[in-house]
Amino acid sequence: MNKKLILASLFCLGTMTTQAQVSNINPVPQQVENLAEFLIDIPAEWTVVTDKTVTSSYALDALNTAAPAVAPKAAFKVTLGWGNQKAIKKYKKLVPTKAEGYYFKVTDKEIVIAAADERGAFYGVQSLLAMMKYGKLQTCAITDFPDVAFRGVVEGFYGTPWSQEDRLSQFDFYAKNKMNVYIYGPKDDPYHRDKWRVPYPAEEAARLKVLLDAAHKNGVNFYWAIHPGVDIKWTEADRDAMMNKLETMYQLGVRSFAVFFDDIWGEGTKADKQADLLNYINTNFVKAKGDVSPLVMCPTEYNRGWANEKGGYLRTLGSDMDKSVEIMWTGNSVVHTIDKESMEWINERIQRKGYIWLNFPVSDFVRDHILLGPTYGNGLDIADDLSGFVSNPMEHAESSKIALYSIADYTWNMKNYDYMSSWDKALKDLLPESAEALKIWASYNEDLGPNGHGFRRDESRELQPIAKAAVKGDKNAIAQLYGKCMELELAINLLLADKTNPALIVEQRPWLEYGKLVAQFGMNVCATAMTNLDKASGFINFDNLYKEARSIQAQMYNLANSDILHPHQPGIKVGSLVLIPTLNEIFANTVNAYNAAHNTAYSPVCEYQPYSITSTVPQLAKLTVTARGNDVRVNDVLEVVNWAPGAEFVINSDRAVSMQGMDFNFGVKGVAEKFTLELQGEDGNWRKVSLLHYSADDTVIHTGGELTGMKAQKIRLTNTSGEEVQAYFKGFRFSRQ
Ligand code: LOG
Repeated sequence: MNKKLILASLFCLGTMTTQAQVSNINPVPQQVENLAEFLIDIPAEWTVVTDKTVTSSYALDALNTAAPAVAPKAAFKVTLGWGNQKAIKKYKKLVPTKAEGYYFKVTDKEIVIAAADERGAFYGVQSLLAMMKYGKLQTCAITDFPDVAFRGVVEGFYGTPWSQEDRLSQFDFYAKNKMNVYIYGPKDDPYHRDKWRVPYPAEEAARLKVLLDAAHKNGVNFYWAIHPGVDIKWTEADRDAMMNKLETMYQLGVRSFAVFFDDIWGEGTKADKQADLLNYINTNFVKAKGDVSPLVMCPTEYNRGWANEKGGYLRTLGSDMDKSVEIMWTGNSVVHTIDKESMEWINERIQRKGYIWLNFPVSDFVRDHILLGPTYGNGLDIADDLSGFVSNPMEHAESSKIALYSIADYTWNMKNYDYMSSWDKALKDLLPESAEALKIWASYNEDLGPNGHGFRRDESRELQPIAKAAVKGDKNAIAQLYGKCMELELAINLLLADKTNPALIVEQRPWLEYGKLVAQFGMNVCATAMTNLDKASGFINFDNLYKEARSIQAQMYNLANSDILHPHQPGIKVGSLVLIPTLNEIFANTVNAYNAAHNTAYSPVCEYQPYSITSTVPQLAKLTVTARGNDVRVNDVLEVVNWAPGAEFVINSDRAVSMQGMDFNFGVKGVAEKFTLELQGEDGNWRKVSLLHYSADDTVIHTGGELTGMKAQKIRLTNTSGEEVQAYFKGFRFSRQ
């Protein structure tokens, strides 16, 4: 090879890795041909060729925003068209026949985007934009189409709904990543759920209108969801109330609707009534209007764990509800990945293909964690078994994009989905200038920790072998672990200084601040473990390092228990699966060794947790307790809790505490009399405490005055009504004296 060629290929390698163009397209296209190794410049001007009939189109608008100067006589030609348009007649045979499919060709003379429909043309333009992101073009021919017809997001979590800015930024992101569905269903929007009969006040309606327009421009179907099940009566009056509300939303411009019946009990859960209502809406609203998308419904038994086969709920929906109504499904349990077998199970019952509601990366049941890890575990062979696939994200909109980027990739081109490379691309897309730092940081924020749904994720893959050796005392591994902690601190400091995506950093700031302390704690622990303690002298001695470790732990505790997070579930967790347990174990080993050698009594205990829970109700048994000063709180359960007759819930304390007050909220009026509360003192005897509501409308259960001053090492609540009780479980707390 002559010198010139070597230089050229080196240069080419460099460009390919830093500015690779086709590989920048998300989702990974179905088929790429004639891919050139060399990149070419974007022409200074081009001319756009379309049919005259195409006067206003969001696909054309998107192309024009990307254009260099549009000059009618420019030599470089961009052809855009879809369906039977003349402009693309030549390419007709190359266009995939699937909805939203497109053919996309780049040469040094022209670009062609020929699509099955307008949405496909829009997606072709998005591929062009992604290619051009780093200022170059790469010649190629792409044939592309989605595996799953409906792909996107259901804003369906509990907690602070996304802001207007969040949603606008999301729609932009969905366009770029070819997602076509956004379902509006935040649990804490009153006009979606509690006040489902009441129209939005003018100001809120106007804000929704802005969202609708933005969704349209981005090729996103905006589904507005209504959640009537909490108090619906199967009467004509309520049916009319439903139709009126839908009509007001239609007037606002909504053309896609969903009806949710999740997390309710009682009258609203009846399958035949739900099916009747949906059929009524389908006939008298969807079909009557003619321009409304097929309905989407979320059933009450929305996962296999809750499916009551004897009750026949799912089979009733399957047989009675019009087949054009989509039925949502979260999988084998509330939070679960989806596989072939579970799709076959549900599809057979509902007599149609399930519409997946994936509860990932939603974090409303583990609000002390932020979930930044890769999206993995869903079957790569289920594209034909489902009708749609939407993800329920975190209330942290920008951070959710890490997972959503991969959801887009997965649902578009399932067989070629590679979760690790998709994750890498997502991180780079979100924070191009600090992608490496973001990846290091994200690798400590993957697992959810113990939670009521039992859904866990792997974490810190690279750290695991080092951690294993380090806890065994391998000095080399401890030195490497020290390096990892330094790297973590460095990554966090770079992220805190990054100004390119402020929303991302603002959302993650509590975790970033906490992570910095974790890194410092780690460096302290490793340094202490590596030091030859007998020779320690001067200021950097064991005693001072021990005090520093305790000081950092106290700072971590204070930050985690400050007001920066949700009051119902305070706390901040970072590195909870691998890093923290490893550091705690090394700390304890070092302290124990020092105590043994020096006859001292430093405490090796790292995380002190005085409370634990036992319960015969499975959903309650996995709950965690947080103590903040004298206030102790059990975290909430979001869905319905079934208390069998005699079912118990017990909070155990490792020592007797003097009680000050206690209350809890089961979301139901008059339920206090169904339960018995008892406290066990140091003498082992159980003492009963009265329970009451302050008024007939009060759902909070209060304790009688006799509680104050009582000593308890166990607190037991029992369903003594003799019948099953269904209720929520919110705000269970007590205070100590
Ligand atoms: C809710 C959802 C919540 C999610 C995770 C569905 C269908 N409903 O347990 O609003 O965000 O789980 O906590 C749910 O998943 N209930």
